[in-house]
Formats: sequence, structure tokens, C-alpha cells
Amino acid sequence: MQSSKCQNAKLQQWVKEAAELCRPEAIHWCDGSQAEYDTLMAQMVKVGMATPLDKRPNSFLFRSDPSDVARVEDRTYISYPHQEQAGPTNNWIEPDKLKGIMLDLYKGCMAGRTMYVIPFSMGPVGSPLAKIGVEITDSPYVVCNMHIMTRVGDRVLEVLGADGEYIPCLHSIGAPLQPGQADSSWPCAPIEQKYISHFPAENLIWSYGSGYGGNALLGKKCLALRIASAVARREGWMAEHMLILRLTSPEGRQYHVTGAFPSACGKTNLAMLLPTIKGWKVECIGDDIAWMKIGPDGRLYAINPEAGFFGVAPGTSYDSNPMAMDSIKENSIFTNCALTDDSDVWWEGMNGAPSHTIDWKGRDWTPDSKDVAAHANARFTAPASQCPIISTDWEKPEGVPIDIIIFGGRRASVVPLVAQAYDWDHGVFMGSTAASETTAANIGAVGNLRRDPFAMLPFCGYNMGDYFQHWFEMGDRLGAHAPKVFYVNWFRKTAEGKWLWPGFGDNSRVLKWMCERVDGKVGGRETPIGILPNEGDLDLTGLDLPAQDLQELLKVDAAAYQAEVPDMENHFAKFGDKLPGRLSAQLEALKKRLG
Ligand code: GTP
Ligand code: SPV
Ligand code: MN
Repeated sequence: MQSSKCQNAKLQQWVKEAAELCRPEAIHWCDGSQAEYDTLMAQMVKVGMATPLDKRPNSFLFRSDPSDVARVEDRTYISYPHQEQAGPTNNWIEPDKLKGIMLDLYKGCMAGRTMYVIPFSMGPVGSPLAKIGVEITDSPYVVCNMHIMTRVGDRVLEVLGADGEYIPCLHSIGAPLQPGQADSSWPCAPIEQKYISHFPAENLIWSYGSGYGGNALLGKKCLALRIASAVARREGWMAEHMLILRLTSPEGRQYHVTGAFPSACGKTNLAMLLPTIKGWKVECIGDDIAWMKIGPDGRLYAINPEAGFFGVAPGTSYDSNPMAMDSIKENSIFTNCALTDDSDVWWEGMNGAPSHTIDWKGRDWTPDSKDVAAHANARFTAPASQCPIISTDWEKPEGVPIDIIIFGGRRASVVPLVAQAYDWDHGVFMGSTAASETTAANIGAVGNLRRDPFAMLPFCGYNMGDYFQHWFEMGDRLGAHAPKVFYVNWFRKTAEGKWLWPGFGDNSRVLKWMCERVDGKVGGRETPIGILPNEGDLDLTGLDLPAQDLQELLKVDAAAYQAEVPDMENHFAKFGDKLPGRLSAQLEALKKRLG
């Protein structure tokens, strides 16, 4: 039960208690080695949980249970002693009560299974910005994914030492095995028994019942966003649902950009885009999470706490995102993708459909089938180091200095291609009112418009009213060093449902305008919602975009925005006296500008 490599008595004690509670058949301390990964994968292949892919070395396909295909926001809890601490946007159950419910579920929940202890680091091991977590799980699939998504192993135990701090993350799929009982290929608990729980006041994570993505890989959303956002507020930094990229101009000037778009709204794609404009270069630093702190020079520095990509598969192709396609050539895990007859993966939007595949439910599929071959939230897990344009500075302990912050969302109508905020307060207003159509990244309805402030609605580990205030306070501290803020929408559609903007690599045209705005080198026109490019300010060289489409993309429809004001008011009203006065002032100013 004990590990000879773990000098940390508190950790040893916690593992002992977890084992007494969950009653696993065996305990395995993960060392993060390739041999460990290979052994676990071989075991999963043997029992039919994983399928090796002939076309991609050291890569495997998994099919999850159809009930366990995405995050479960309805079953996700931010548990503080007082509900007000969790705020109006989070599910809340009082800690003692929630722990009582979950302790009952955890009792004997690992029977017949191995309990894995995964020491991991978010951020480079030993970096002053890194945080150590330890995940206890009964899922070997989780172990292999954590190997890719985080830094796992003995090195972490060494840094932890005898009395270092770690964030305990207890996870069980919630499917004990009775003696002789046959296992399923994706064991998990029914939806009403799933709990993704956070106790930010004590830096504790308890997850039960799901084996999928952010529900189960607890370093990601649970630690690096929900717990970290609460820690960040206390300590004066920021944990955000943001990509990080470096853009280099033909003159060699570097710009660092972070972007917060809701789940499945384009972060991975923007993070590694190949610019279609000549001479500009993008390097990827992170595709989902940014931790940002003010550096000694007063600027805002960002690091990517993750080590891999857990990216949306559908829509990813050599046309849309070649750098992602190259990142997943080998050493990758695929979940809920289709399996081709020549032992490769396929998904909608990859390229021409094969004449036959096995779909994500394990059934025969042909292009005539009425269902999709890959689940809309099918994902790949790949080491970030395999991205051909990963920045040489992506693991720099101090991070990169941010020039531009982008907010955005998926809006078929109303919201133009790009707008620049007038100032930091206006930028915070843009982030706080961000709205987007829901996607398959969460179990629930898809395509419903909802406010998703800062793309953090599912990930903010404390009262979002306080979170808004924290953004203002960071801006006050940054002063003249504050990044410039922009709002984008790549997802405008025509009346016929076609994309108005080509997106992907062509988004570099919008990035270029932003950089030139930062340098005061390009024009823009003041509108009620912010500064938009004049026709001619965007570099559209080589792009065949009909003039009326460009007009539509850059139009500010004041009446349509006016029609949204009541919803913004209702949204703000939810926060009561936690709503910063500076946001109410911004809303009043917008109303005035709209006339
Ligand atoms: P999470 O990992 O869930 O946080 O998502 P993400 O924000 O990283 O989203 P991602 O980049 O994976 O994109 C999600 C979907 O949007 C994919 O199907 C992409 O193909 C599609 N997409 C991304 N960028 C664009 C774009 O510029 N235009 C269009 N039309 N689709 C895009
Ligand atoms: C998201 O939903 O924003 C993701 C995928 O990045 S998951 O890790 O499942 O949360
Ligand atoms: Mn995400």
C-alpha cells in the first residue's frame, strides 16, 4: 500500500484512507514511465476496452458508454460552507451533506479493481508557477490520459518531498466488480450517481461516476480551472479557460495572445493556426488553459499548465487544422471516434467519408447511415510536444508576456467578426456578457444561446460576481501594461446556414488587425459596441470574400444589440450586490451609445 518513493506522510495517510474507503483489490503508485503506459494499454487491449490503431504507432481507440460522453455541468458542484461563496452560476450543496452522499457512494466502489495513485504536476515540474496534484483513480484509461495531459511520476514525488503541498483529487468510475462479474468495456455509474465536486475552501476534489474527459482527468478543469481560479483570486493571479499563442510579424515583432472561447468554440484551432497571410507565423503555447501572473516588469505573463491536448476531433482535418492532424499521428488516444476498415480513426469533417466504418457505438456505419460515425464530442489526447509549431518557449517557467486578450463565442447572428474594447473596463464588460450557442462538450441541449462569461461559466470555482471584480482589480494593477482586449465571432452564418467567414487559417487576418491596433498602425471605426475595422483595414489579400459578406461581418446592428440589453440586465441582476458597479456603468454606457 505504501510507496517507498513517497516521503510525504500526509499523502501516504490519504492513500491509506482512500483504500480503506474504496476497498480496491490492489494499489499501484504511478511512476509515469513508458513501461507503465504500455502495460496498462496492453491490459486494456486484452479486455477489449482499447483498440490499437495500425495506422498510428502507439495509438489507441476507446468507445465510451453512450451515457458518458462529455462533461456533466448539471452534476458539477462548487461546495463552500455558504452558497453565496459559490454564487448564482454554480450548483451548490453544503460540504458536509455532499461529502455524506459521496462517502456512501465511495464505500467499496473500487472492489475488484486496482486503485492507481497518480502524482502529477500542472506546469513544468518544479516551476515556481506549477501546482502539484495527486489523483487517485480506478480507471487505467484515466492514468494513460493523465500521462499525456500532465507531468506524472516520481519526479513529482521528489519535488513534493516530505512536507510539500498537493491537491488531493479522488476519482472513481463508480462501478465496483463483484467476484466473477464480467466487466463492461466502459464501466461508469448512472447519471444520477455522478458527482463532480469541488471544495475550494480546502483545495479538494472528489469525482464519482464518470470516466470521461473533464469529469475524470482531474488536473484539467477541476484543478487547473475550478480550484486554481479560487486560489488565483486569493493570491492575485488568474486561472483562465484560454489558449495561448505567439504571433510573429514579417518584421520579426512578437505578440502573445490569449483567447477565451467556450468549450468547442475554437481555442485548439486558433492556438495552432497556419496563417494565410504572408510572412506571419504562429507558435502554439497552449490550447485550453492559461495561468497568468503579473511579472516583475508589471506585464501579464501566461503559462500553459497542461502537457497535452484533449481536443475536439470532429471538424479537424488537414484543411482546417493541419498542425493538430500532425500532432495526432502517433502516441495518441482517441475516444468515441469511428474506426476505419484499415485500422485508423475517422470523424465527420476529417476528409472524404470512408465507405464503411465502425461507429463510436461499435456498429457498422456507411455514409448512408442516419447517425454520425463519431460522437460530436469525440476527442483526441496527444502530447503538446508533438505539435510541429509548439513554441520552443512553451515550457518557460516564467511564461510569455501577453499583449492581446480575445473573448468570443459561437453566434450565428448579431455579433460581428471582431471588435476592440475601448479600454480594460469595456473589455471586462465584453467578457462578462459573452454569449455562445451551447455545444456537445457538455451533456445537454446543443445550440442554445447562453451567457458564458469569460468562457468560465462551467469552470469558475467561486462567486462569479467576485470573479468579475477580480478582473477589474487585475486591470488596475496592470495599468498601462494591461493587454488590449478584443471580441471575435468566427461563427456567423448566412440565412441558408453557410459560414459567412472562412475561419481557421484565415482568422490570422483578424489577428493581424489586432496586432496593428496594438501598435497604432491601422484604422478602425468607433461603434456603440467597440472599435471595428473599416473595410480596407483587414488584410484580405488572396481571399475570395464577396463584398456583401464582408459588410455583413463588419456590420453593427444597433437594434439587434438593443434587443439583447434586457437579457444582459437579467444576467447582471443574478449577481445582486456582488455585481461590480463598474459593470453596471458599462451597461449604462452601452445603452447610451446604442441610442
Ligand atoms: P474545448 O476543448 O472544448 O475547450 O474546445 P475549443 O475551444 O478548443 O474548440 P476547438 O478549437 O476544438 O473547436 C471546436 C469546433 O469548432 C471544431 O469542430 C472546429 O472544427 C470548429 N472550429 C474551430 N475554429 C473554427 C473557425 O474558425 N470556423 C469554423 N467554422 N469552425 C471552427
Ligand atoms: C471543455 O469542455 O472545455 C474541454 C473538454 O476542454 S473537457 O476536458 O472534457 O472539459
Ligand atoms: Mn476547454
